[in-house]
Amino acid sequence: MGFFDKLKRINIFASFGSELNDDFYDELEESLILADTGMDVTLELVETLRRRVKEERIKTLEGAREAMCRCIAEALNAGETALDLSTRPAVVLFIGVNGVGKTTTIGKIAYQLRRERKKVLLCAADTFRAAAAEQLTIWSERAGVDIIKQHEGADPAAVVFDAMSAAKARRSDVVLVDTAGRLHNKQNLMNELNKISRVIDRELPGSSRETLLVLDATTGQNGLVQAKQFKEAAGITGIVLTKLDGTAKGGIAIAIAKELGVPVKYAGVGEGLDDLKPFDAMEFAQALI
Ligand SMILES: Nc1nc2c(ncn2[C@@H]2O[C@H](COP(=O)(O)OP(=O)(O)OP(=O)(O)O)[C@@H](O)[C@H]2O)c(=O)[nH]1
Ligand SMILES: [Mg+2]
Repeated sequence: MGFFDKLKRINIFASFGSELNDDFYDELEESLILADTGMDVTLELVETLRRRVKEERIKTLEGAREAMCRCIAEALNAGETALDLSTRPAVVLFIGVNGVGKTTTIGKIAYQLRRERKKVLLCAADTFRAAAAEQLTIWSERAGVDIIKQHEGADPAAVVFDAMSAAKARRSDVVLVDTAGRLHNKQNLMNELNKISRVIDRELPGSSRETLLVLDATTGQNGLVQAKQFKEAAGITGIVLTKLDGTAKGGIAIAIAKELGVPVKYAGVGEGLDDLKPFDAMEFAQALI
């Protein structure tokens, strides 16, 4: 079973007649838009496909499907998908609105990194929501990694400070920082992210740093709006797209990569430890259509 088997497919390549005519392209366009690929990106993709079909003298539906996979994979290619963990420690900050899957994703990534024999430290900088630190503690136990936390209501930047000190003292390889869910238009919360960033800059100057925006794929085009605002306010180095299991809105991955120029680095397809994978554009394209 493939990793993206739970993703809902765009079925047109299986269901359409055999001819690559205007009806085919119209229907393809419609399917891509329904999958939340967005109007502009869809039109561009279908245009590219038409050109390729002509240039490469493609005659069959299967040939067109294969060409479409390449078009999608190219559109998804918005930069390096692997995390930059080149310094010790390296820091990865997880941000995003409420309930998108930040804490769960941290648990899954911690587990994977530990299996790669990396020394991982979790930082519970979501001090806002009741029981957020407890939830992260449960994930730290599942993944078998350490955690730094403080009491509820503590200053998130202070927890980050503690975690940076601990990471230096314990010679951790990677620190994964959980943050409170926030709305992109709430200025004080966005300022708090900047404060956290400044603490990391000060305590670990020169360290590799990733800021991953976690997005719930089921929110479709709305996720794109969030991403644009987070990108402006906080600067992001990658996207984690969660809840791709069972959603019919997988096209959002293409829209994000294309319109934001930020690579999707991980995909989540469930609630378990193993339900997260580094994002592979071609594999995703194959699963989507
Ligand atoms: N189906 C599915 N559920 C997921 C996935 N990732 C996370 N979830 C679920 O989404 C819910 C919210 O996940 P959290 O990790 O708590 O989200 P969060 O962003 O940390 O939420 P806040 O801390 O409240 O902002 C939980 O019920 C998770 O089990 C996924 O890839 N697929
Ligand atoms: Mg959380």
